Amino acid sequence: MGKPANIVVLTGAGVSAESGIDTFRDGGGLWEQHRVEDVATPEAFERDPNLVLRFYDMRRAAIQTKLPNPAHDALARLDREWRGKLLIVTQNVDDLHERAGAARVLHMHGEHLNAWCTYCDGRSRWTGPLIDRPACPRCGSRALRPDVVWFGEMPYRMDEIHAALGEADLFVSIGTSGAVYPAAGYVRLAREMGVQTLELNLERSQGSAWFHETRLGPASELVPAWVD
Ligand code: BV8
Repeated sequence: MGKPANIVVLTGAGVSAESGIDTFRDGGGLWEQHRVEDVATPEAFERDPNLVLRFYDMRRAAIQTKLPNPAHDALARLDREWRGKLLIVTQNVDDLHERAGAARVLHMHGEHLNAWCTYCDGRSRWTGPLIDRPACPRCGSRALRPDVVWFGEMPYRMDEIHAALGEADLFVSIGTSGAVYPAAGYVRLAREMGVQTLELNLERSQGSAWFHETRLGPASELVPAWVD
């Protein structure tokens, strides 16, 4: 396809759905009868750290058994072809974009496979459980938490995202319900900056009205069709 110069792609849980990773909506946003919004918060961690650590240990283990799907593969191809002109901003905390071969991925909500030490503020690659309060690889203290942005916490690298949107010719949103801010507001920002906007999603989202074009269907079909 004849592509514009600079592309920003925003992905959400829908891009990993066909890899077998539950979206927030399909499970009804529930985990062990808890609303995700109630578990993915600093208050929940303060109130019941074991509940929150169990939630993330279970999901961290689960993603390590999943594989990228054709949507991740197509985006990795685009990343290789368009090195430096494509930025993949993902709301997802899995590593399927990277495992498909994408090199330039910005995890605005953090990553399951990182742990953040609340004592030394250091981040380390972490694939095991946190429930047993393991020692921080950097400082030895037992103060590791998931390196994931909870509700009410500031997403990562928003300046970089805004700058990339300002230089983009095309903004493509893939597999997101447009329910969570500030990510859900990026299509509006893009439009205000005169950027062409395209949505690829299984169903219409809360942001669909803002896109120049919306294509409905599974990401594993829509994304390769758009990329190739
Ligand atoms: C912030 C990491 C301040 C955790 C996530 C009251 C109190 C505090 C905050 C707020 C508040 N009210 C509003 C807010 C703001 C809040 C927010 O937006 N809340 C919502 C609920 C209203 N946002 C925040 O708190 C953010 N921080 O505001 O900080 C600030 C910020 C900026 C400037 C100044 C101050 C932090 C939000 C990040 C929270 N962490 N994830 C974890 O993963 O455990 S959010 C989490 O949920 C995901 O990362 C994702 O972002 C979101 C779910 O969204 P989606 O990815 O879209 O997934 P969803 O299931 O919803 O939709 C899937 C879509 O895929 C569907 O449309 C479906 O149709 C489609 N689909 C399904 N299958 C397929 C498919 N599409 C294609 N193919 C398929 N096969």
